[in-house]
Amino acid sequence: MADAAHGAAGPTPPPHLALLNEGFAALREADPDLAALLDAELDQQCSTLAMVASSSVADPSVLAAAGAVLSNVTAEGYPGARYHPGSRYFDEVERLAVARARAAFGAQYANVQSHSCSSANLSVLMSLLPPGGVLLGLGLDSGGHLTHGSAASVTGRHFLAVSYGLDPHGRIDLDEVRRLAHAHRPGVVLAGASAYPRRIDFARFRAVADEVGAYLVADISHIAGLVAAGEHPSPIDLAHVTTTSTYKQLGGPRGGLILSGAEHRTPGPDGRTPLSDLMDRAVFPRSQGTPSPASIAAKARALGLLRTESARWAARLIVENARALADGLARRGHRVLTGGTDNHMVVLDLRPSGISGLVAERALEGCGILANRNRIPGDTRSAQVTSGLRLGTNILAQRGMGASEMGQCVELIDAVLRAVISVDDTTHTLDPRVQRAVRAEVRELCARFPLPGYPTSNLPTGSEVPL
Ligand code: DSN
Repeated sequence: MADAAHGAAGPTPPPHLALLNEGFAALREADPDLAALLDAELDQQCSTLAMVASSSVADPSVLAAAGAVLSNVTAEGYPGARYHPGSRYFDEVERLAVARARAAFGAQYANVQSHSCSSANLSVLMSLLPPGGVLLGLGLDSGGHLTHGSAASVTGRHFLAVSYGLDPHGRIDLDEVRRLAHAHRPGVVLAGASAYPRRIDFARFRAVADEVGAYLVADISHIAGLVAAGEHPSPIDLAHVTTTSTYKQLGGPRGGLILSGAEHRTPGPDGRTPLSDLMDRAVFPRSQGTPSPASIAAKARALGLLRTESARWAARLIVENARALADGLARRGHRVLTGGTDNHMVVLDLRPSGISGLVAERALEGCGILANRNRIPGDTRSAQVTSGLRLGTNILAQRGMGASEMGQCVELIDAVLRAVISVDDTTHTLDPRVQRAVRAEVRELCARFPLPGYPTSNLPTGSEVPL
């Protein structure tokens, strides 16, 4: 049998590998424009310092699973209870993803079908709150997420959203959470953030939720990798339901998870249906049709990787690097919100420098450093422009960079932010010598610390290819 796999031209690759190889070859041949864009994207990822706090890099095996033939399977429902035939293998894949999600987070219940954490949040909120029900979440300008009740999101229109904010030190104001909870009697208290560099005290949130008889929902999208590795306290047994995206810090595909721990059999608002059953129904059939089987395979792979020693090591490094970055930037005179960080994120208030978040983002991007503009508390600029900059260390740690490289990153960021000249809030100039020097150093750093399992950029170090 072994010989059957060896033809005259050498060993035959396993069928899935052959299929994907063939697919890429056909793409190059039949659609060179698209293939060139994908190659350019790969090169950009390999040769830039991605410090977008809501991103991590997927292991090549995760990408392979996401491109698997499971994309061809249509199968509504859950394993063993589908509405379409032919889902025997997909059922096993989904069971594997559920088991790994539960193991990674110490959860009793997991649903792996949500197409994103935004859709997971919508499913959860619509199952726990009636239309017009009161939702208490962190305000967008204080670092909250759109789906936590922002007026720009359906969650701010469909529900009566009340926002809590930060105290004068920039920490979540739990006294205000309590006061608002008693004043508005929310059905759901949401604990979670998109731009908040400090620990979230889920136990205190739970105490407030209990005082007013609310469900506590924790959205750990940004910190899920730290939670899984024990680098941030876990809400799994404190919150009634926990949601997360799978790409922000889990190195997974685009997608979401719904998890529950000690409360998974607690009744929902009807007083009967256990939360786990309610959540399954909330996803399918209430808010989604067919799941994305290949994404679920990729989730299974990424969740499996979370339990490795290298994932735990990366999580520790993420936090150490963020601290080093915050300290270094503060020492160079930049205003770091809350004075530091407990997680992967550093948020800068750019107002003392007079440059907008948009100008800072664009100037850095021109040098190969990717970090996004962010509104900050008291911001008078629009969400498109902003006065803040959010940096994250997930991918730097995945590359294996440590304290010394964080010192280098601080120097590079500082050099750009000092040299950039704002024409107005949206346009800038930057001395080309600074841009060239920083870009070259970024390329050198990226070549020395390649993305794990990815090729190094094939462009020469110091190349002037515009971003
Ligand atoms: N929620 C957005 C962010 O935090 O950047 C992207 O998923």
